[in-house]
Amino acid sequence: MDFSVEYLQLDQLRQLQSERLVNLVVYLQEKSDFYKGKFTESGLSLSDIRSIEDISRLPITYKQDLRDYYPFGLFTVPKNELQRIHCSSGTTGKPTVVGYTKEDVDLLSEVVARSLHAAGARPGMQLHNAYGYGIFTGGLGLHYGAEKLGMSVLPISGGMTTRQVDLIIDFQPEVLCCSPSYALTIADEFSKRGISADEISLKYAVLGSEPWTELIRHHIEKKLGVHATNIYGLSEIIGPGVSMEDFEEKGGSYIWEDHFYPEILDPITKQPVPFGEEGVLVITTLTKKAMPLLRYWTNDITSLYYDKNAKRTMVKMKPILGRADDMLIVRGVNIYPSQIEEVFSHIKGVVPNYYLTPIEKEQMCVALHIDVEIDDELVTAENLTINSGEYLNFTENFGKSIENEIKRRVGITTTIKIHAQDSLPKCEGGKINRILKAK
Ligand code: DLL
Repeated sequence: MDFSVEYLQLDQLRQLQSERLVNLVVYLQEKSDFYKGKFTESGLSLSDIRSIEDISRLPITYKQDLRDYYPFGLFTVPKNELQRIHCSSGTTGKPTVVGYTKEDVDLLSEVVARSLHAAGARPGMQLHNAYGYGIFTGGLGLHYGAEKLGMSVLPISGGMTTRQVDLIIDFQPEVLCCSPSYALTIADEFSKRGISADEISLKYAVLGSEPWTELIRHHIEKKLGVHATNIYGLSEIIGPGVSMEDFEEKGGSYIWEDHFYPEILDPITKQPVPFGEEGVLVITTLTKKAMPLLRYWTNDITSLYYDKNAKRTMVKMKPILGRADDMLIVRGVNIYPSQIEEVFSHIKGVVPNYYLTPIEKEQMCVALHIDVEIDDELVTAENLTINSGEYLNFTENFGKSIENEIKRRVGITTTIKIHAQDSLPKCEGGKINRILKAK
């Protein structure tokens, strides 16, 4: 595979993006009733778009537009030119549907292959693909990308953790991919069997589809003996492989901006924020054929930056803080679950298995109840045994110290309940939902 585009000089990259944007607008004017209508509505003429700098003149596209034109209204090719159909993984309302031509499937394979390569995977390695296969883009997306890179794939999909671990032991794959919360479940199963990191064949874990923090990375890397890197994407744009962390750099992910042009907009004013500031990630698909999208409002909160130690020229994004939908407002303070997880990383002994339950009074969230596990070793270290009065005393004090730390760092009131390790439900495959409804 040729990776040279990832190293283009910035002016060459802008040139490429500009050409692609101009072509895209012409294509949409011709093929998309939806966008043709939007252009007319806003008085935009094709000659207004001459370079990538003009992107902010284009209309924003929202998930609601996809719902309004369900199922195929935003497609720009006839049905007989499609090669694949996927849907978003949303659990409420109608799914959002995305179509792929053969070229689009090739694009998905290319960006995932590039992502796997950045994650450390190389041709000839074996991928244990525990992403769900089906209408979710994770399983097939990683599968096609791995094959494109020249890897072999075990298409195991999610679930049945004991079998996953049996097959990792027997087949000795170098690369694992799944959601970070499921990687934790797999790692726990290895620990339960007394198998240490240096006895596991895995070297790289390519994890995404949900927000995660350094706390989870630390646990997975320690228990599985891998480089764990972050893969981001969404069905509407392509699936996995919109952005990817490099295994030697970490900390943020390159956006494959030769295909997916990013902007960060203010969630309220919908205007671009100054470079480097946080806001909603909005993406334009520069090269897609069956369902190109202009300035798609991902609803994911992040910021862009250039890393001075970066190997590639492309812009990086910080880990997603959360979806704007998942934001909780606790007595007026906006908070994402990942911020709580981040606080845990400062407290020794917390295991990243936790659930948040908003406590409401008069339809207002006034506090968060948090169930969280602590490391068995901490209990042993303190010479405490579960169920003894001493343990209860210890957990109460430990809980109080977490409550204080959260108050100090994010400014909200919480009530913490400490649980023994492995006692809360684990991720059984796929995305985890850490926010529970109050009973
Ligand atoms: O989750 C595509 C994917 C598959 C990405 C496998 C990575 C790996 P959807 O089901 O459409 O697509 O969900 C997209 O998931 O808007 C984010 O809110 C969230 N998400 C995806 N990757 C990450 C990540 C796939 N690395 C939605 N970090 C997105 C945080 C993520 N959130």
